[in-house]
Amino acid sequence: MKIERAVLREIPLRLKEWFEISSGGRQDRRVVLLTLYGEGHEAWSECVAGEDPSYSSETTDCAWQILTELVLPNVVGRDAGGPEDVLSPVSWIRGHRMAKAAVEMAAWDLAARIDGVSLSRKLGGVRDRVPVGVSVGLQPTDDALFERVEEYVAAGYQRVKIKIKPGRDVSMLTGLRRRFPDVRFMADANSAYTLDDTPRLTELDALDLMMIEQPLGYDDLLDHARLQAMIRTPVCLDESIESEGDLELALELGSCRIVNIKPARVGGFATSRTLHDMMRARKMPVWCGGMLESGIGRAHNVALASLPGFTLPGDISASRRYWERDIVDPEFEVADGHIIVPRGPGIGVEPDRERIEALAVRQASFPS
Ligand code: OSB
Ligand code: MG
Repeated sequence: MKIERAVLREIPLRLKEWFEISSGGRQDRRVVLLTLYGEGHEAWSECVAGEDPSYSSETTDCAWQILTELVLPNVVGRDAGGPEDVLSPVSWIRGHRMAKAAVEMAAWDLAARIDGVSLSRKLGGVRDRVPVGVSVGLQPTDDALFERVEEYVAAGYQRVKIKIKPGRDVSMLTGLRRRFPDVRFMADANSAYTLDDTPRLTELDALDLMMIEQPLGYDDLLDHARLQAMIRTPVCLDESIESEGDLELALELGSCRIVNIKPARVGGFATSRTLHDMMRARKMPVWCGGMLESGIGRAHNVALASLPGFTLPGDISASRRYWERDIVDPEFEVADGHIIVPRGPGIGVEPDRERIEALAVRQASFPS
């Protein structure tokens, strides 16, 4: 498989509404899109690095630099056995998993297209539709949150994730549970707590949450293990798991019972599949997280979520939950609590090339 040419673009895309997590909020996304060309095919991916280094140390600008100065110049024009090998020329680069994942994931799309199969099929997917949930950002008031939840439950989402932080947790979630006794809820703290907050986190045990995601430090597997030993609610790790070694350690320590797999956070689909297999062998559930992607990143997430171990609803919501207008055709829709896995070759949805080119605020081509 040869990657003959690549184009990297950045487009601004405004979320329908402000999205806030414990570390801060945002409405304007800077979406980085990669197009790879090879063997008569065109493949796409999205680099999900955030605008600031609050969720991960990677950012839009740093990923742009790593991709344009180091990764793409070393990958374009080379022959690779398959998507698992495309990054070998840059295996010496430490970290920068989201930047590298953009190339790896586009290479999987390319490989699927070369084989004439869907990305889901290429990755080993078994589902033709995936169960979906929704992630609700911090709201100014409890009533605003209840309204949002009402709306998403009516839209059919199978579980609702609530962002929490100290001061916006126990009483808010208690009110929510009283109002929606039967909804499947979970909470995501994005590392807002420490082990000193254990008494407060223990109060959540009364609320029948599916899990609490990343309550403690992004690099603190040991404290997560201590916390999990003291609370009944399952701990799910997000930020803490970036590699196979991280998961091995987490499992050994007992730091979690569930893992949120975001393919870009772990450097791409190859590692995502390894983590999926490790969890599945232990009969532990995984689900696919989201990074407020456009339809292009969403298509990759949907394909991954079609693997057999992704038994819990993912943060993979309809295009209209995020955007006035998505950049793929058809847009992703939720029906009966599921998103249908596209069946066409590769990611199976068409990027709106004209609009993407018109929106691009910067662009880099390889070879130039
Ligand atoms: O922690 O899962 C997270 C968005 C940006 C950064 C981190 C997270 C999130 C979400 C949104 O929860 C999930 C989505 O894309 O809908
Ligand atoms: Mg999270």
